Amino acid sequence: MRCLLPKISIVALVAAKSSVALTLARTYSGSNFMSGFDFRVAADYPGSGDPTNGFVNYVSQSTATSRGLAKVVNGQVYLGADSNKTISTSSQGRDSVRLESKQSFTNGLLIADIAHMPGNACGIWPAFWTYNFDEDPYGEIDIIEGINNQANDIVSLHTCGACSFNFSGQRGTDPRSNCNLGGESGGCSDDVATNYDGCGNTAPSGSYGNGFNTNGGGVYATQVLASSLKIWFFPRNSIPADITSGNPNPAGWPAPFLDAEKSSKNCNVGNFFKKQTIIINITFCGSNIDQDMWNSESSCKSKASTCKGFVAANPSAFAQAYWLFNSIKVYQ
Ligand SMILES: *[C@@H]1O[C@H](CO)[C@@H](O)[C@H](O)[C@H]1NC(C)=O
Ligand SMILES: *[C@@H]1O[C@H](CO)[C@@H](O)[C@H](O)[C@H]1NC(C)=O
Ligand SMILES: CC(=O)N[C@H]1CO[C@H](CO)[C@@H](O)[C@@H]1O
Repeated sequence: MRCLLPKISIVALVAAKSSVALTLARTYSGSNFMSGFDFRVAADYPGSGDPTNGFVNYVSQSTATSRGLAKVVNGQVYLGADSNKTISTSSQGRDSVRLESKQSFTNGLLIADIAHMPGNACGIWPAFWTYNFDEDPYGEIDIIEGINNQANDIVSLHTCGACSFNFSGQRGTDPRSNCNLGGESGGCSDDVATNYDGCGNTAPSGSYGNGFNTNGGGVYATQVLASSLKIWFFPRNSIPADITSGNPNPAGWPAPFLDAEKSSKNCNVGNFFKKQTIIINITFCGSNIDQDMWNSESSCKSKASTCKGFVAANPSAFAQAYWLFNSIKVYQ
């Protein structure tokens, strides 16, 4: 018995040290990336084939693989939409992929090293986001999202229940404070929800689409803790060395562009943003690019009278409609 004691104290010492540092819980990269995700297909969404009514045909992993829409190239994970086929506006839509991680995370640091994201194009709507499928309660973090020729990433948090932050004075350019899908007081079901914009902010330049790709991409880091939620964006040339070396320490990084710790008014962050599944999708048109939105963007409207018409007839506009991931890591 006694001779075990020194061993125990060494273990305790190591444990005390590693409670300061973060531990790598999961890595999605290279040839093991795909096995960490489920590919969702159009048939999973009875009705329109897409939860957001997009003009999209989500294909299975085997179809995506055989068509070259999901592959590993030189260690990088390519996930893309078709850019070769002219299709009918009465078809399901343009072939694309939607991946959902098999495991979710509660409290952790999600680091996505992305070499390329879908480039700007009329009709495109890509997203990299996380979501609690149990909705107990509803909690969604849209880390990367944009449409059409949007210049910068728009980050949004969605909850069902009072949750608001004051993001004014932080680094983003267009702060929104109320996360509650039900607006100030209403319910959150699809027929009564009013606040689809949610809360969030617009990220710095170089954070989305062509601008992001021109820089060789970069890293998005999202930290969710019991009482705080922070999102950083680092362009390729300013990624902290501790991220690159696999020992991330957010305490030493520059201020995040979204900081929901300093600004929380009435939000139990840990409860709203738990059990987050990682989702990667590329859709077209749909709820966010409806006819009014299409009409309001003259650079798109001048090309075709409807979003669907443009997406159906112009495959080559989507040559840049792909993600290229170096890795996605979860530290806890
Ligand atoms: C689709 O077109 C791209 C170029 O835009 C080409 O690299 C690729 O091989 C084509 N894929 C198929 C399946 O034809
Ligand atoms: C939000 O934060 C900004 C910057 O710190 C401050 O000027 C403003 O008064 C705050 N607004 C509210 C409603 O608290
Ligand atoms: C079609 C689809 O899956 N759309 C989702 C893509 O991501 C956004 C979040 O940014 C969701 O709101 C959509 O439901």
